[in-house]
Amino acid sequence: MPKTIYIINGPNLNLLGTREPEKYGHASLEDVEKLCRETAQRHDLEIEFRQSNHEGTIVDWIQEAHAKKAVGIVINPAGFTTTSVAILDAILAIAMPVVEVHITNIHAREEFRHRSYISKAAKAVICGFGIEGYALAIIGLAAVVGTKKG
Ligand code: CA2
Repeated sequence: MPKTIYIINGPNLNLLGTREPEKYGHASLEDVEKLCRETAQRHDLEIEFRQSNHEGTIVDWIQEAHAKKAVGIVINPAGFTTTSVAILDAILAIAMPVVEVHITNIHAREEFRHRSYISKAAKAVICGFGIEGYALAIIGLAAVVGTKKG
């Protein structure tokens, strides 16, 4: 049975590559999905790649990942990072490694971006590597669940 990880993207990340390229780069969310699929395949993992602008939908997907026996989650909570107790509680309710990813270095940006609710439940946090952070998160999860190659 192949092991599956969920890759969950929060609000406005559907706009990736179309605005503010100086901050977020030129890659689109489709490019991120391709990178994630290639990285996961190399490490014998399947992925469910999702994006939503709605907090409740993200909570539903975290519960779905648990119900479907996924082995981990990579999440870029975007604008919900600093506000969402609901996403924090959803992660706390499941026993699964969650890696929080941010494209930018949130600690080098405005003060209000520094405090993440999600970090309180995350196994690891990666920020500032651009979209490569997603690949690093998948490799990290592969190491944790024992499928990492090389
Ligand atoms: O650096 C990240 O990945 C962020 O999670 C991105 C969020 C921001 O609120 C966080 O502080 C850091 C913003 C996502 C919005 O994405 C856009 C991408 C391109 C153009 C417009 C929005």
